[in-house]
Amino acid sequence: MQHPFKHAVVRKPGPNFGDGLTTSDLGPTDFNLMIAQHEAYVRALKQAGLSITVLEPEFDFPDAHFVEDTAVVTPHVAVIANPGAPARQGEEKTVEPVLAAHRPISRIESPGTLDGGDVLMVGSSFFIGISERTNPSGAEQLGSVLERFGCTWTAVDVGKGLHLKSDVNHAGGDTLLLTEAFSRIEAFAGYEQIVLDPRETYAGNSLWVNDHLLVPKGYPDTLAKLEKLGLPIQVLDVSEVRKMDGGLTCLSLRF
Ligand code: CIR
Repeated sequence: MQHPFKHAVVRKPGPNFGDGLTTSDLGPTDFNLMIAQHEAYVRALKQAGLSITVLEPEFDFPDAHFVEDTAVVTPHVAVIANPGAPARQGEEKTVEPVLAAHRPISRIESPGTLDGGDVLMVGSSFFIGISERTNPSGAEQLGSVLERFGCTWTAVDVGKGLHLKSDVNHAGGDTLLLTEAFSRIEAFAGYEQIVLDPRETYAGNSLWVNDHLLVPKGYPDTLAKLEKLGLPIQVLDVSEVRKMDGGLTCLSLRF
C-alpha cells in the first residue's frame, strides 16, 4: 500500500454553511442533516484507521469545513494553500498550526493561488489542476516544493469543472477513477482507469484512504465498478455536501 495515512483533519460545518459558494441548484440545505452526514464521514475515516483532529467551525468562512482546499500534505511537507476564491482566503490560517505539528511548512504566495482540491497525489506523482482557483504560478510554486522532495508533478487543465478532483481521483494502487473526458488526458494514460458513467460523474469524488473506499450514496454503476477492486467500501450520504459543490475528498486533509 502507498504510505498509509495516520491522521485526518476535519472541520465541523457551521450553521451558516449554506452561505458558502455553490453553482449547484439542488434545493435548500439542512444543517442537522449536514452535521449527521459529517459525523458519519468522521466515523468512516476512523474505520479506515485514521486518528482525527476536529476543528471548530469558522463563522466568517461558511466553506471552511472543506478543509482539503487549504493545504497539500505530503509525507515530507505541508504546503499551505492560497485559496483562489476571495471569499475563502484566510481559511488556511487556522489550519497551518495544526499541520505544523506534523510536517515542515511551506506556503503558496500571491500572485500564486492554489486550492488543495486541485492537487491529486498518487504516491510520489502529483497532478496539479489549473482551474479558476489554481493558477499557473500556484502550480509552479507547489511543483518546485514537491521536486525538492523527489516527487514529480504534471499540470492538468481542469476546464470548466470546479477542481481537478471533481473529475479524477486515486482508487489505490495504480488505479484512477475518472470522467470520460479526463480518461483521454495524456497525463493519465499510464494508469489503470475506472471510467465513470456520464450520469454518475459526481461519484468521481470518491475517497481512497488506506485501501478503504468511501463512495457517495446513489451511484450504483460506480459502486459496482469499485466493488471489483475488492476493497472495503463505505457508502455515505453526502446530499448536503453536494448542494455546496463539495464531495468526500473535500471534507478532510489526510496524511
Ligand atoms: C467552494 O466552492 O469552494 C466550496 N463551496 C466547495 C469546495 C469543494 N472542495 C473541493 O472540491 N476540494
